[in-house]
Amino acid sequence: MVFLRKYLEACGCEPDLIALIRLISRQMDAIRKAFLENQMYEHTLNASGELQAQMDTWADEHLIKVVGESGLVREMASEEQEDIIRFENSRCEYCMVMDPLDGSSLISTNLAVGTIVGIYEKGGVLQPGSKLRAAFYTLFGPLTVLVVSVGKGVQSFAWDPESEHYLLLKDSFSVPEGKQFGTGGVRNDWLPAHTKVIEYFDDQGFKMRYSGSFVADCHQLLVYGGIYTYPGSQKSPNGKLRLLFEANPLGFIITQAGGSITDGTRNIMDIVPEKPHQKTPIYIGSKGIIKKIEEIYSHS
Ligand code: AFP
Repeated sequence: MVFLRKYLEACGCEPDLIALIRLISRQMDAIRKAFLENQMYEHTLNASGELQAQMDTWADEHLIKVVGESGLVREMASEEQEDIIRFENSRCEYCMVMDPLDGSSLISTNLAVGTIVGIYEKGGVLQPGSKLRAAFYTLFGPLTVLVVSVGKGVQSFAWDPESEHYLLLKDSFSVPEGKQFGTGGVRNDWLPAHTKVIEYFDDQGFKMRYSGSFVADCHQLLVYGGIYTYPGSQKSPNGKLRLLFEANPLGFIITQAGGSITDGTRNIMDIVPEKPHQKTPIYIGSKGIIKKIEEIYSHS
């Protein structure tokens, strides 16, 4: 059996980076426990549809506290925080971006949600995704799965509650071309280029798969190939998803698995962020499909 720590050591990761990845990925039991407690005891919140907001805040505050106390992170940005957080007393220079609970509106329906994290070696959080030192996500599905890349391909681990370790599931991913797609947004609001992209998928006999949780949909494409997109629209030209907290960490992972990510015209991993909550249209998936999408955009 291969444990997470041993695997990261074998990849040549610095001890502090290993400590940070292990620290965050080990908070998932606490988050799962909070799901249960909120479902059981906060029926009023549940009924009014506020459970997800409550859980977003809980996970955010919990992870910020744990990271702050660790002394491993100098600067941090969270999807749930307006401003960048600085930990002046940190002994490390790592800078971290996170979406503490992606897809949280699915908690009430018990579909898969997860936590997304990106780590820069130093130099602040406003850096292109290509500069990430590591990225990972945990996904709460039938198993709690950790998918990680430290720049040496992509690996997945499953949490074993008995031994309390993450055990290696798969040590190498390569995104298959695949023939399925999921698109966010509302058809009436799509831009003409996106409509053409979807028509192309329909013509090619692609199958529709969309859960409403970016992290779960990306995990699906890591395994089965195809594409996830949340496009820009007439009302929101930059779409819905955040460059720092969603696009970059998942873009890093999918790129490491041989896939690609674009906003339609350029590789998202090269975008220099101007502000923490910057949004971007997203097409993420297997290389051939992304190439085709950029081609469709260039003729639109
Ligand atoms: P929540 O975390 O607020 O549920 O948002 C999830 C998300 O950012 C992303 O994970 C989904 O792919 C996307 O929004 C779903 O958006 P739609 O509900 O508009 O399809």
